Amino acid sequence: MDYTDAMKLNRFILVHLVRPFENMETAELDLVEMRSLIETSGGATVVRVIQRRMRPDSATYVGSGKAQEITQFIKDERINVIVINDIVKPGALFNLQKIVQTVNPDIEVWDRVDLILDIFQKHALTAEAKLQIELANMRHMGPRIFGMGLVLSRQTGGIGGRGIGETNTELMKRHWRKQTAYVQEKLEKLRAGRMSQIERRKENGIPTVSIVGYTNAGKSALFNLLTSKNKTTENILFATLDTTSGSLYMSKLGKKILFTDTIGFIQKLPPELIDAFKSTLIESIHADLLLHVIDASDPKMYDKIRTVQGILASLLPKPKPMIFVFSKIDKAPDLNRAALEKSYAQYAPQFVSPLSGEGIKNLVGAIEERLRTYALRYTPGVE
Ligand SMILES: Nc1nc2c(ncn2[C@@H]2O[C@H](COP(=O)(O)OP(=O)(O)O)[C@@H](O)[C@H]2O)c(=O)[nH]1
Ligand SMILES: [Mg+2]
Repeated sequence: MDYTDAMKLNRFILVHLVRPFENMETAELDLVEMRSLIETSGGATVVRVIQRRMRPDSATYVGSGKAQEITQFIKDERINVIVINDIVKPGALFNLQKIVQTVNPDIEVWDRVDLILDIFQKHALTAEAKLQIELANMRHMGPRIFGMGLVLSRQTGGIGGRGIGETNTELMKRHWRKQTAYVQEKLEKLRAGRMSQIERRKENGIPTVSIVGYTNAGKSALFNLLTSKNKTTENILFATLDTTSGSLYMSKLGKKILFTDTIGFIQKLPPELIDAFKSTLIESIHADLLLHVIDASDPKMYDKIRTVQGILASLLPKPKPMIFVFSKIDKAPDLNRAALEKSYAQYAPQFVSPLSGEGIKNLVGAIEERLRTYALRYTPGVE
């Protein structure tokens, strides 16, 4: 299983703190989502560290004992990123990094926001999305930069006294404010031209289908199956590094259809990342048809459906042809299909398991049907 080395994947330690009021089951679900996010960023979770604590350690988040344990893992497992499943104070990240750097000078220490930003960065295609992410990144990194300024000013304190340090931090802040304002201004200008690129894509006549839904819903599994990417299971880690578009020839339509795998919705998305998320998503949802993939085995299924539908509605100027794909049905034997078919009739519910292959044929049929009815009208040469 050493193929990961050759691929230069980031090897992650995932750190999660379980508070007294949190139960282990919720923590497990959280970690499944984090694992999926790490995969989406092109990395692999090599080690999981779960610790029970009242609250994070103020100096290093994990505490000095755990920091030593983590340092050993980094050495043994050749880890290059630590990600903490929380929003962590810059100082704690900095201190933890200093400890673990002794075994790997290039180690990166991330919190949940860093991981999500990394994913957004890798998925942003348009100039607008890239700027939006740059802005989110600057806002996120700002406090860290000022923190660094303070650390530096303390170190040089002997020479110029307090005054110089404060001036440096002030200068940094002013520069940062100017930069963020500049990016924001560029964004405003770009917004006006947002639609043109999407329209251009439509003109080239290849019908597109975008796969949307929560992280861990099974989007990539479905995408891989439909586009025959990733035929062997050992290749699973390649999938996310690859381009996220693939095609399938649809015989009933007599043409190739382009499928796009999207980032996916994330629970507890920090508010400062919402705009960046939307701008990344908006590129892909201008497809001709959306497949909304839903994990049928998820106890929070209905909540998640509502959230996704709400955000899609806020991004789309008008409703878009959509199919609800209830996935992982192999794990949901008690699913009330008749009820779902009834309540979501307008979304032609499908029930599939990319794992067992069940329902895939029907899904392809439904996609062809929907595309024929709605999406292909504008395509030259198709009546
Ligand atoms: N039991 C079962 N697990 C599945 C199925 N499809 C995906 N999974 C698992 O669910 C997890 C998330 O799948 P993935 O496709 O990466 O989700 P994404 O985040 O929506 O792209 C992975 O561990 C998959 O192996 C399925 O049909 N049945
Ligand atoms: Mg995925």
